[in-house]
Amino acid sequence: MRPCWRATALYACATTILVGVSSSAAVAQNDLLVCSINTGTVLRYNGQTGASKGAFVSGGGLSWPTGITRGPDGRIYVASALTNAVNRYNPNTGVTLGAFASGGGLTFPQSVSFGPDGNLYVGGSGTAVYRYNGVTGAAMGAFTTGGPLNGAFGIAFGPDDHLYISSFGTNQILRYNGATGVFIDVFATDPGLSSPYGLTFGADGHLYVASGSTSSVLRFNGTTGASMGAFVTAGSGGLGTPVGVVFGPDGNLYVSSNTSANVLRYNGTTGAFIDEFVASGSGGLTGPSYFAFVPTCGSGDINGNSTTGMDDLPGFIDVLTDVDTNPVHIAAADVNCDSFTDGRDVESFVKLLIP
Ligand SMILES: [Ca+2]
Ligand SMILES: [Ca+2]
Repeated sequence: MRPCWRATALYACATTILVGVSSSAAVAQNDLLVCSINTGTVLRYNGQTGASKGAFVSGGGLSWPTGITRGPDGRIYVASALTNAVNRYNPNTGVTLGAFASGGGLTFPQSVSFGPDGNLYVGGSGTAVYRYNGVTGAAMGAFTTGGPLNGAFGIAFGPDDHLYISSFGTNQILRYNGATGVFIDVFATDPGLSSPYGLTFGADGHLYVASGSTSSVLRFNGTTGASMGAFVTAGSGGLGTPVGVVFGPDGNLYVSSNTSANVLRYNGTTGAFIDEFVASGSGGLTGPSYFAFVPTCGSGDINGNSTTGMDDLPGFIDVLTDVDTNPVHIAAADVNCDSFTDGRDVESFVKLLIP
């Protein structure tokens, strides 16, 4: 057997060792990543219980974090409003990979979404949504043209692949052609829609929008845009200035409540308040904005010394060969975030060692 202590030989070596390793089934787990504006951090919570798991990102050029999404490459993208950039992070460790997208006219980014074409779309305080190459981050300029857009504080591609935008300054939901960026129409309005932030389409095809100034979540027919009224009524469960709205893995609606510093959960069918999912101030949460459910990733730090490196290789091999059956170590070795710890984690583990 070739020695494993040379990094350049690591992949071939580990692959040799681990061929034929059987996979062990596991239930998919999720983490909840929440942008905490006032502390300039992204905090991590157990996606099933809401319990704090500490900071995911702290420092590293992040200032006034708002929009957050998981990219097609599995990495985490976060809008850093006060640095006019979208930063990229290692999903396992939270280590910064630097500013991914910036320039091209973008100011005060608030909302981020990867489009059907794989490129990154970013809305901010301006009058357009900007597009960036989804692989390189290169600026592609303003994507949207026309319409009354003033502050794209929430963006979402619909089931029809068109782009729906919360126009913060005009209290409207605007629709743009998802391929060309040309303005289509004012898709939805409601007297109760004021300072709209995040928006999302539900499994029922309808559109749910956080109405910041009325502290409610409104629902609109996803096809016609007709208002269906408040889905989450004003102040329900203590809701104050909602920003992010996301349907969770359990089918319920999660809403970040900015003024009460928590994340609240509502019945995904009725809108009735269920519980305070992330407790107020938990993990240091202050001024929560956007958030995302992401697959739970192992850190690769098998020996638990808070860094992932060559020192973890023996432990990683022990786990994959069933020499080590400690559940904590097994979870840490699931570095490709698929809820299985097996040979498919080798490539991702090596990438953690050789950036
Ligand atoms: Ca380690
Ligand atoms: Ca895995």
